[in-house]
Amino acid sequence: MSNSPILSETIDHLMIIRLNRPDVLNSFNREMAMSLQEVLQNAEENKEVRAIYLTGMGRAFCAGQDLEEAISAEGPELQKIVEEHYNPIVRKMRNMEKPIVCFVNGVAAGAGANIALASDVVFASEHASFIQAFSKIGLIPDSGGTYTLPRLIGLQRASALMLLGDKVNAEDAEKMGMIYKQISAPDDETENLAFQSALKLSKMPTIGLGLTKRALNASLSNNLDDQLDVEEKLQTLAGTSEDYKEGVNAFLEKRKPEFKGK
Ligand code: T3D
Repeated sequence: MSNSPILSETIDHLMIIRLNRPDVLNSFNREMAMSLQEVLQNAEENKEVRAIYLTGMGRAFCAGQDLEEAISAEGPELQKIVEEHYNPIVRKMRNMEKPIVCFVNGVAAGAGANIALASDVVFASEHASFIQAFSKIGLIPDSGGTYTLPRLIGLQRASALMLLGDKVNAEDAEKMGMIYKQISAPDDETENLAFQSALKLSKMPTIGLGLTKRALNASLSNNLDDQLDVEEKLQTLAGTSEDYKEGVNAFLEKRKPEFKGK
């Protein structure tokens, strides 16, 4: 197994990305953050890649910032960590017009939790948990957490979790709408619902999915009137895709569609 902090491989049209520093619960050092940025950039640019599956190696998803690095005299300054490590990752994840499915395989703490929640569809293993760990060490939530979490679960719950730093198990995370689904984790990961969903998305009409993501992003700051305009514009665009024609023709001809992501 490679020592690289980020492992990536592409199967058909699905890019699989694994955080790989299991001895420190996949916490982020600079090398891992930069490497994740590079892999996400490749995923965005490579036309063959039509969906992304993100998970962690070992028993954790990600324990956030590597705190050894954060306090070491040679390590990057705090401002640099946020500006150069986490912000570009979250911007790329939200702006990339390809679906990102995250399988939270274990604990997700600090930046690790908020990077998971920046994904489009979040599944979590029954052994997973989410901790807004920042308050426990005197920091504020970053990696988009103060934007994403209140929108997912409401201001009251987000405030409580961010101030108290309480651990939320996967079952409760699903109940409160923080994640899509808690799932069981079979030994063969490719058999889990998260992986199968990512695989399914990688074969669906990529342009339509990307434009859906764009519309959802816009909805977070638009009023209804502006959002109706966004839908009109993006629907017109989606209607020019080859996959739209294929979808309609396949329906009318009563056959399975073959989408090409074009
Ligand atoms: O400068 C900045 O910090 C700015 C950036 C901020 C972004 C952030 O993410 S801030 C939040 C940072 N993360 C945390 O505060 C979480 C720290 N970790 C934990 O609270 C616990 O490890 C967990 C609750 C996540 C899991 O607990 P547990 O009991 O399952 O595991 P453990 O025994 O604590 O950890 C296992 C090993 O991983 C252990 O090493 P050892 O003793 O086996 O050699 C532990 O030190 C290491 N580890 C876990 N988290 C981190 C870590 N090492 C470095 N950094 C970590 N974040």
